[in-house]
Amino acid sequence: MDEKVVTHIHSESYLEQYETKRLDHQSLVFRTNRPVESLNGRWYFSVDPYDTGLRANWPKDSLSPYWEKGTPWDYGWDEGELVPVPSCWNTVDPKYHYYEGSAWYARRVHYQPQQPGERVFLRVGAANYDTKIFLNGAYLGYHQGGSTPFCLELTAYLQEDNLLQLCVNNERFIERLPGRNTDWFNYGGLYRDVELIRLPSSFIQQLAIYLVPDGKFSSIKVEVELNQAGQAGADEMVYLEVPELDISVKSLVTGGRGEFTVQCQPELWRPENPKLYQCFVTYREDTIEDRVGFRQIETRGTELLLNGEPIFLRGICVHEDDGELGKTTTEARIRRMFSDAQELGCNFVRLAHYPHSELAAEIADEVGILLWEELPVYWTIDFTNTETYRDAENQLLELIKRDVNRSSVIIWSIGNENADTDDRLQFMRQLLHAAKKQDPTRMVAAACIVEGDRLAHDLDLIGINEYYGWYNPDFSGLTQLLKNWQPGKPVIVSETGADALAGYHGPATEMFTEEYMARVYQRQIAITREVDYIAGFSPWILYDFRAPRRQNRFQQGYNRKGLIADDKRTRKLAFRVLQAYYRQRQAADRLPLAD
Ligand code: GCB
Repeated sequence: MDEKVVTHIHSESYLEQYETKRLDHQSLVFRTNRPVESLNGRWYFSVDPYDTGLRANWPKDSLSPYWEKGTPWDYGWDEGELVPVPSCWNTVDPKYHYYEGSAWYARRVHYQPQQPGERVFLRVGAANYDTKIFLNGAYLGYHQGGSTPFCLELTAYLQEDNLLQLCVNNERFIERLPGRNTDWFNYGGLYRDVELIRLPSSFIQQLAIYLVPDGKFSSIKVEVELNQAGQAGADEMVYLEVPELDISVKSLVTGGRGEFTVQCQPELWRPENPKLYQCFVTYREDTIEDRVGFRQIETRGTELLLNGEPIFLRGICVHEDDGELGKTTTEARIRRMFSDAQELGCNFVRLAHYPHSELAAEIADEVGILLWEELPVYWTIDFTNTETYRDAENQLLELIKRDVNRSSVIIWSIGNENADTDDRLQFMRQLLHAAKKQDPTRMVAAACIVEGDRLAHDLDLIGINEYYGWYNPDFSGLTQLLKNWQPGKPVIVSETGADALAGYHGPATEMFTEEYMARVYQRQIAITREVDYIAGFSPWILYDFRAPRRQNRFQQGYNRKGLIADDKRTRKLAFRVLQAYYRQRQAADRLPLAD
């Protein structure tokens, strides 16, 4: 047999060659509002459950046409079927519904330089879970993490006609984030936008613009990181313009990184008045335009303060899950989700359990919804594994860099319902410090399952997931728990709820009826509203969502705790219960405080 064939079928260390050239938060290029060339559209697609493509180097083999191949071939880049990108393979065709493994995406990319010295970056909005990138047969890099964006510079490798191939793998492994076991569907594929970004030779790599959180509301800060091509470290001028605030200033940046502060009196961003300012930051030929809101979020004792005023978070949790598109989403769907949340009376949404599309925070900025954004450190993951930690910290930094200018985002959540072990505590503390170091302006939280979780001491704000009335039928436990707890900081009920099949009615004592669910909401509200350290309520969940571990007669592959069914239209009885509570709270919050 041909030597090449024998080698690859016998080797189990084939992945090693692809573990170099890792793409991480440092290779991320600031993207908001930059002109891009979309690579969305139809791509050739082939599943590869045995990883033959990585073992036998299919991309290299793809370079010669089939009539020139001297030996039999197992793959042709344009011999698979055409699928849309972005999409999840699970929803593209029923035959891929439960597929977990590797799959290849391929397409031609035509390239014509437009400016002398231009640099070109490939950006993938997200691909679940790991992606290996090949251009013209050559392996160029890989990324881990299923919900954050990544960039790869292609400048040195682009020709006029190119073959781009991406191998995406969504297998569940204990060392990944999340690990093997979750309560949502493991969608796979290139499920967010794929695009090319053309930039001048020197450009702005990262940018943060925010209100200085000193309680004075009278200055904004700009932080920039420059990519300086050949002149790394040179002194450079960076310009900021905010026309509506009459700001037009410049500042000298040395060593590629810099920050400067400008005095001003912006109108503050808040849900009732989501004021955004058009900001322009320029460095040489590169100008970034971003719409930024200015607000301050902090805690004082057990209170949560927005712009110095106490605020109660009237919230709801959401997954990124759609019957037709899976984890892929659209602007219209996100707008509809926020409008359903606002109809419910919400000023806050918990984007569970992983980073959602970046469009969500952009739209939340505009419509005035506060956000909790979360890392998929969910249930059991390998807290002892340093590679898992590295992956978690990288996802955190990618998320922060992506959404740093979104005033709607007030909380970085570093995890959900992890058992309180020593290894986990150490892992989470490290993650928390990384979040604080990267972004000292926001709060760090986690959704805990017990009030005695040791991590609670380190968090700015404690999320508590409690299912009294559902997994834990006896409500007296909730009353006890809340009475005996002195958290000393704000607590959010980050989850509570009950399943009900929309349209299934019966006595309020019968599980899975709408009446049972409504009753759980009534009792939850009655108990938690009396507790002064509870600064927010965000039940589980706005819409029913796919969950393969739920297979009883009512569930049929869905978690039915949605206040709205999976058709995203049918409201269950509990929707009105929560809506009535939020309306009362909103009215009460508008009343002036007595002297
Ligand atoms: C939880 C989890 C969430 C589940 C939910 C449930 O505590 O955080 O991911 O979907 O409970 O429905 O059991």
